[in-house]
Amino acid sequence: MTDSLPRLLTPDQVDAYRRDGYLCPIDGLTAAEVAQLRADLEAFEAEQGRTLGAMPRQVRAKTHLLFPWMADLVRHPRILDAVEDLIGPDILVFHLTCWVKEPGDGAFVSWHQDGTYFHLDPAEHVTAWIGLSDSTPETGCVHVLPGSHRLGQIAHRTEANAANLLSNGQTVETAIDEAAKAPLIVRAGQFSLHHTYILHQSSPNLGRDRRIGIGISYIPTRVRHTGPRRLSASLVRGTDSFGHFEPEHRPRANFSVEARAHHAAMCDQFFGTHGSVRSSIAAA
Ligand SMILES: O=C(O)CCC(=O)C(=O)O
Repeated sequence: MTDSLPRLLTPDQVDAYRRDGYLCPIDGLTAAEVAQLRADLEAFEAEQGRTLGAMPRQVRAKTHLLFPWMADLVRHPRILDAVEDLIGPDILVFHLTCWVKEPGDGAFVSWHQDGTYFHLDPAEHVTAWIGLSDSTPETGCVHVLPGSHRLGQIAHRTEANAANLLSNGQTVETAIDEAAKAPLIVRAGQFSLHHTYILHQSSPNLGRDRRIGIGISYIPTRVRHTGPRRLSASLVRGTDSFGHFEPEHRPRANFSVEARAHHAAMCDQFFGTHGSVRSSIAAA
């Protein structure tokens, strides 16, 4: 948090984030912007003849390195203004995941903390989750356990389950009081913010529309990765006087050969470190 004037969030919202570990909903994209993004994503799916969820997992990760429209989303001024109010003006995108659930496909996300495999110090990572469609309890929205970020990092186990959208199937060991969970309801174009240690999960989509969310992991440039390899990140606001991460390149054209090669290299570094599924996107 900076000492300068807030850019988008009120002081009460910043206090609520510190206390509860999340904020939701925040108005982000205009109706026209969100319709265009969804159209861009669905045009790519139509070209490939399959949904994003049916493509190799790696296409759903760091997708801002594959498409200019996704590179623009991670730099959207309203999202960055809210993030800046929480972590300051020098901002990197450390990671990005597209979370897609088709109606009735059974996809879910187990209870976890994002920080579990990120190895970031200090733990100032915040996720902005942007809805490209309505995300409600019916369509399988994210639920959080308010205040649980104050527990710090807690132990997880890995549980293989093909329907779990988490590649490691990481699941927190601690018993969860389901009655205390809060839904992060976002309408298309809105977003939520959650802390790297907040416990959260989501259930299958029982609605009629697809549930499409883009989770963007932002960190201040002062944060280090403490794992064994040097990872990459994209500077999206301010300056990076630390150089803790290898700079990523913005894609110039949709899914170009050049963008795919860079994306594959950056994903290999990321997933190699995190021990997740490696998959080539050559077939995508
Ligand atoms: O979109 C979901 O269902 C899960 C999202 C999530 O786990 C995250 O953004 O960290």
